[in-house]
Amino acid sequence: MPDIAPVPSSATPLVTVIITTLNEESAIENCLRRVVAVLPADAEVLVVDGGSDRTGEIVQRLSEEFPMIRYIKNENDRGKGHAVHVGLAAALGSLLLQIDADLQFLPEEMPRLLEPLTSDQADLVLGSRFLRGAKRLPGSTPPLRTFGNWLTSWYASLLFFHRMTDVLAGMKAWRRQVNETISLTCETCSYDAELPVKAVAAGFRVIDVPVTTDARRGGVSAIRVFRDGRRILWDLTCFRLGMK
Ligand SMILES: Nc1nc2c(ncn2[C@@H]2O[C@H](COP(=O)(O)OP(=O)(O)O)[C@@H](O)[C@H]2O)c(=O)[nH]1
Ligand SMILES: [Mg+2]
Repeated sequence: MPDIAPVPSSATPLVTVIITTLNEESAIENCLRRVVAVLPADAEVLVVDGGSDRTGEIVQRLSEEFPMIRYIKNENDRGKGHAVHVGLAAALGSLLLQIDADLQFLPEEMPRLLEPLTSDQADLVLGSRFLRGAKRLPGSTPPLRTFGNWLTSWYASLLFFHRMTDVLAGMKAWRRQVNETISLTCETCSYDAELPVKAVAAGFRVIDVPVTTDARRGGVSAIRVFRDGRRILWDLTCFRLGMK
């Protein structure tokens, strides 16, 4: 476990953590216990579930133990982006943090993303798997996915004149003002790139911090590299041209 201090609860604005899930019954309990352990007492955790396995049952049981956890069944789930939109509409926090449920990102590193926001160094912080200092555990970043991430981040950085090393980061944090200012339109996986590039375009301070990434231990990834890679590159072009 990385040796990182929890976020102090005094003087820290209310944080909302959004976790989108699509059949994550094997990871969700461990994920939530680790998320709750590093959060201040006044935080909230929203799980927006589009799957059909036992995730909902597990989250509802945990929400009795930890009242900060709220389960949202996303009945007509249209993708990860759609689930995040639903989470944002319900979120009360002035700081938002998104983390994948599959534990590829470590909940213990969430404070590392919140710190630049609370110290007013940034408005949006991407947890980068590729920045110097990032740790990629075995199996976490297969070559094709690494290339796809590199290409997408390079293209986004070029289009928006701002260096981002991991524009598809599955863990990121931002001020509420960011999502209230920009218009998020993508309901698919392109959402992950949409948020940071539109934040850059709107003049917000977007930075990367290095994080650890691990291999998926259970469940299956919803991402299809060629189909989704092409879609994300096209959507990035649309964002630049103001078409989306
Ligand atoms: N609600 C919802 N969650 C999703 C969907 N697709 C992915 N997720 C969740 O979003 C997170 C990241 O997805 P994942 O498949 O691990 O993407 P990858 O890490 O890029 O392979 C995980 O917690 C998934 O369960 C979706 O269509 N709907
Ligand atoms: Mg994953």
